Amino acid sequence: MEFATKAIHAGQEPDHTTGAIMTPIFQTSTYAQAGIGEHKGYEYARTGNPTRTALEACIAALEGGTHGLAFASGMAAEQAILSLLSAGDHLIACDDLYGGTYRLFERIMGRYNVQTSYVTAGNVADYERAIRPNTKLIWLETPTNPLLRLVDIQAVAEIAHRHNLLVVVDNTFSSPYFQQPLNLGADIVLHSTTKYINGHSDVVGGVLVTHNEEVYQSLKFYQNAAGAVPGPFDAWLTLRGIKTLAVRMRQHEENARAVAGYLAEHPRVEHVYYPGLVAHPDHELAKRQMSGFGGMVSFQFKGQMADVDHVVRRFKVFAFAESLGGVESLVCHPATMTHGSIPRELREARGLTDTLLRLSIGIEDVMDLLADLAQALA
Ligand code: P1T
Repeated sequence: MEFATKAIHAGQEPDHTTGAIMTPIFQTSTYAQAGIGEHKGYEYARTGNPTRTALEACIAALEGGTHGLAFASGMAAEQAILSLLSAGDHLIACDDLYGGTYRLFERIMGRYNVQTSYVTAGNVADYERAIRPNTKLIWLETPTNPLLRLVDIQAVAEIAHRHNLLVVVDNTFSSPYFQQPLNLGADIVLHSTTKYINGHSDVVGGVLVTHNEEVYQSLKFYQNAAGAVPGPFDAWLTLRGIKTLAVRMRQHEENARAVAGYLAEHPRVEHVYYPGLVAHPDHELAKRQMSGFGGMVSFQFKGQMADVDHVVRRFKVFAFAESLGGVESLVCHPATMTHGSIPRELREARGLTDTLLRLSIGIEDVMDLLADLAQALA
């Protein structure tokens, strides 16, 4: 089955009792059992819910994995991965990544004596140099949030597996439509389904996919034991959003290419970050690793922080907001919003300055997006 077909059908048989085409919202916390140990596969809804099962099966199919696990947020999914580690373990992460992920590593995992080393996202050799005797996993975001650098998944996975390390790829920015990390050697794929997967900015959620049975059993155990699961209505909304993932991603990308090209020529723009631009340092890797360049575009504005504030207040179609991946266009100021939890010196050393703006390009008519950018930047 091809991607767009799987997005609509995988894990979603018509309901056995009524024939309902849409997977029902099983709004229940528990299930009647016939006798001791005799049930229909569901006992208690933290452990399992058929609406959630459909979502997990669908996303697993889209990522080319054997198992999916849904969580109450992207961060809850991240915490589940970190439960594979023990006190004293070490992980390696790319240095450009979602601010909340950095906060989880530093402010929560650090307290449990799990240390993280950060390496320049695109420098493959640096990942090997950072390996210690107690390293257990390598955590990648590609493209990265918010600077849109790429990591060569295959090359890092090859290094990791030589050292018996797991490779996690946060595939939130790309979506499985443009990139399937498991096929490139990753062991676990992570999504904030809040973003492209759901696509309509009305649910917070997360998901993990793997094809490693042992890893799956550990994650599944943690999902039930810790309990940060999505409710059935959120699972259902996300499943409904996924049905249009293929068409949405094509339009996000078409619009993003036009916006990136427009900004690259704009006199008030210092620099544009978009892997689809030939001038992007990872453009060739993007062509090899992804089947499209995605819908996220960041740029450095020529001016001061006060000018940036002025610009974000002027947008009429773009909304000034955190998050990304919805059908509507958003503009975000990473330094004070999504990446505010990274200390300033560290942020700026990584290139995340006060004049950086990040655009999540929606699927509105692109002429309206270009006109809005033109008037806001004027
Ligand atoms: O927000 P939540 O669903 O918990 O997902 C966290 C998360 C994980 N990974 C990446 C790459 C992310 O971008 C996020 C959340 N990011 C934003 C809210 C943002 O605006 O960047």
